[in-house]
Amino acid sequence: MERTLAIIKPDAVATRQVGAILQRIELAGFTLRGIRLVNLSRHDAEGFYAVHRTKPFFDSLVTFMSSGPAVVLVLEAADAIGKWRKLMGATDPAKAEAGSIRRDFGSSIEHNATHGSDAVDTAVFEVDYFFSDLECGDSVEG
Ligand code: FUP
Repeated sequence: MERTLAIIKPDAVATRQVGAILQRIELAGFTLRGIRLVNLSRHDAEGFYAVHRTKPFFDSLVTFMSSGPAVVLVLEAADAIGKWRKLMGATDPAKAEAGSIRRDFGSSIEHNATHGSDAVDTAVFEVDYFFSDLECGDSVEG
């Protein structure tokens, strides 16, 4: 089993699409290992997206991600990283596959409703950024 970090971004929380997105996640067969509402500071968002700090969209992305509450999730499944990225669709909702979450709930390349880790090492960094082992059940012995 693999784990990935998912975020329901501030645009989707503000437009009350959390329930609809969680329903798609559960119907797709993911096991929920962590879930929390967070209000990221600019500093929090900058740290999370540090790999993008040299990109032209970085400042705007950080402003958006710290503009209101977001929901952070740990999803578990076989090939969870690839499976969640496929369910989300392409980064730009206009280019995302029909029926994908970003196509159905996103409104621009920045306001694209959800985030997902893109590799095993980034998934470890991103899950640890928001969740303790205790919250995800990893501290249970046996
Ligand atoms: P993804 O892995 O699909 O989330 O996409 P990236 O890692 O390339 O980008 C991270 C986030 O930066 C995207 F979710 C939205 C934002 N972004 C922009 O705002 N403009 C761009 O041109 C590219 C990405």
